[in-house]
Amino acid sequence: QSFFKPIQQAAPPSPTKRHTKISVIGVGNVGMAIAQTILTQGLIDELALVDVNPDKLRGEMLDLQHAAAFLPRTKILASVDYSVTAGSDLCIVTAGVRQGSGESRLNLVQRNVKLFSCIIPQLAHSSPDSILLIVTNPVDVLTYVAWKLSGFPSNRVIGSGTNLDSSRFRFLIADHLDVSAQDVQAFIVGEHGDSSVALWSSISVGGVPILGFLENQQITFSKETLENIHKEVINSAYEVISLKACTSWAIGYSVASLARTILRDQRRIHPVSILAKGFYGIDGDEVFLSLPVQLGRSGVLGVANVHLTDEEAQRLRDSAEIIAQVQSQLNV
Ligand code: 6V0
Repeated sequence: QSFFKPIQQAAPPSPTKRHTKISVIGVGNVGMAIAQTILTQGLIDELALVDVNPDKLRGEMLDLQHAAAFLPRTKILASVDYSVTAGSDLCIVTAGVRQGSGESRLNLVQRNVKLFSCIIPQLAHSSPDSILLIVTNPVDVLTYVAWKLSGFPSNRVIGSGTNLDSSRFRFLIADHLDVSAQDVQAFIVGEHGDSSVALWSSISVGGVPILGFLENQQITFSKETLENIHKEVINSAYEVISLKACTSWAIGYSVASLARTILRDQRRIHPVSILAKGFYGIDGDEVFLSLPVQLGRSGVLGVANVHLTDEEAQRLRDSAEIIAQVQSQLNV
């Protein structure tokens, strides 16, 4: 029995409108910040949540469902069983052991590899055509692990990488110059972590290259000032974790922005973690790290050719080497 009395000759549903679905694995602080930010965007028809903790899972699902009156219509499902994720366009993995106060991201690795060997094959089986977006830390190494475990082509396995670091960087530069962070074009590339590389030489504000501008205005700045801003970015995560035990809102917006670019085929450039072999002189091992990547509905479309100074290029290769060393000790 339908609630509405059907009208005569009603038009059939549009044949071009595709059903879109995102699954979020892990409903901790990060998973829920991502889920709720995505819901506000009216991006999808269906959201599936998976976690190992059934009570938390059901609680989070109900809490989101109770916001239905204020949000674009989205069906929200939750289960400990991966069949709930079937037919996803995008699977976002945030499940993991949380980074402790002062703990390096690289220390987390082996614990999370074990967890991924259970999660990734089930996701790949339920949604063989999906794009995997990995958020769990250490994100670069775990994106490589997800690539290996899924058997997916590398263009469909992406790590959130330095998308968040770059957003923190843009905020700090914008704050320094008293402009909008949206007008600051600035990339941090490499490892999402201690060996990340700030691409100072290519930063521009409103189209004006920043280093040249400071020189022309005879505004004195030392290399140390620039290094300190980059250090502040690296320390941001540690500081927030030491104050509120996790980071959540910024990673929520950062990943929701990636989801939008991918599902709406926006072809925007984001610094995210991809299989870097063959780009920017990274030739040796099959490492995943962040580069300025163009993303669209089929995943990774290409890598932008941003000019790097010799020093920046060397630092990027050093970052790749650090990740490769961790990878070489893994049991995948
Ligand atoms: P959290 O709040 O402890 O949530 C983790 C969730 O994962 C919990 O709900 C667990 O029950 C769940 N979980 C554990 N094992 C499994 C499993 N086998 N299957 C399904 N679910 C499981 O952690 P939080 O949400 O704060 O962080 C999650 C991850 O995101 C961590 O690895 C963080 O380090 C990482 N972050 C990555 C960032 C990035 O920029 N890439 C940024 C912030 C956090």
